[in-house]
Amino acid sequence: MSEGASSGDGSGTPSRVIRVGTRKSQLARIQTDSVAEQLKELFPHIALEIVAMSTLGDKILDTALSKIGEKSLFTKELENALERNEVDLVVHSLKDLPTTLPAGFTTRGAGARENPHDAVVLHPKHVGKTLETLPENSVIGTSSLRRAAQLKKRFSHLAFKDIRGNLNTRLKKLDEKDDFAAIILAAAGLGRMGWGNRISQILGPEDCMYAVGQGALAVEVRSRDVDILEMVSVLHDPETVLRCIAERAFLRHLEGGCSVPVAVHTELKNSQLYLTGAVYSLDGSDSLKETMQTSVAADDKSQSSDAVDERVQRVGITAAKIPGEAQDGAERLGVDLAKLLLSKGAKEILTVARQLNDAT
Ligand code: DPM
Repeated sequence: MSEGASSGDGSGTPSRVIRVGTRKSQLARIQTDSVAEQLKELFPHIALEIVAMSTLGDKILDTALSKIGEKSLFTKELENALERNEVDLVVHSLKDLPTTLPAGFTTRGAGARENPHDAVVLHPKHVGKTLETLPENSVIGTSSLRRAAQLKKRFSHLAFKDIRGNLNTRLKKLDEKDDFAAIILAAAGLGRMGWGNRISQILGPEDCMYAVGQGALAVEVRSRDVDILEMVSVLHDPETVLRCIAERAFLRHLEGGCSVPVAVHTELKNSQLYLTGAVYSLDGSDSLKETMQTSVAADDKSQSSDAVDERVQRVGITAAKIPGEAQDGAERLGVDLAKLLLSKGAKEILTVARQLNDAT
């Protein structure tokens, strides 16, 4: 099927039709279309075809994400399609991509990260309020353990309840019923859907740190598909890649995932990469938070892309054209911060959180 994968025009780009896999949700379609648009602009002569499919995560809409216990909830069916050669690349929210990819797949960062913070969307009757000023016992909808743990501690006058479904469903549940005073969603997803005007508050790190990879997109391809890999590498944003490598290395070393409350905050300033990472008990009463930094100054521009590719299997994201040393530094930063938190008891906090979550 992929026999046509030649570079017939001599430009180094594939001349075949490139099939782009996506989930069927509106958000997934928008994300996929934006990556497809970028590729079209960079490679005007390629033909792209979008193939939409449902994933387990789209089908189980009534169960909290954290309860399903399937790490590749949103990615497995798409990876199967990649494996079977039914699609050639798949666009994901990096946050939904497990930190360990199955053998044979490679991901590449796609574009600059958007606002990584969480946002508050209020029921119309509360417009003008903030989490702080919402009435006592107001119900906040989120099924993210990470969001609930941080916000329960900080806003103890509020109550938290699971809400599931895609973004359209959640906004409908918020607006058309009286069950929730507000819901918490990623600002990036809201922005992509064109609902930025519904954001009444962006939560800074003092209120709620974000999830690993939040706001960034990634493209997953078959590792052996060198020409497609080469093509999508053009989409890289170095700052996004370095921050996300550090965050994902941190999560991976902690053995965290969707089912435990882990949060991060990263910044890149003057070639210094700063990573703050935290773990929480389910009610937020117990927590550990630390910050570390490392230099990611670029000084080995001669890095060969083969050496970079070895890194792919470690945290499931990498980039050609970004110095391998900087990527190594970012990865080490994530691992070192995880080690520091583990030495202070992070494992115990996460184990209790996991057991409690499984039991309720
Ligand atoms: C993951 C979580 C959620 C998604 C858990 C978390 C939110 C689940 C919920 C791992 N994936 O954040 O602590 O609220 O019940 C998801 C969204 C996006 C990617 C939607 C959202 C869009 C933003 C982005 C679901 N995955 O978080 O509001 O690209 O980061």
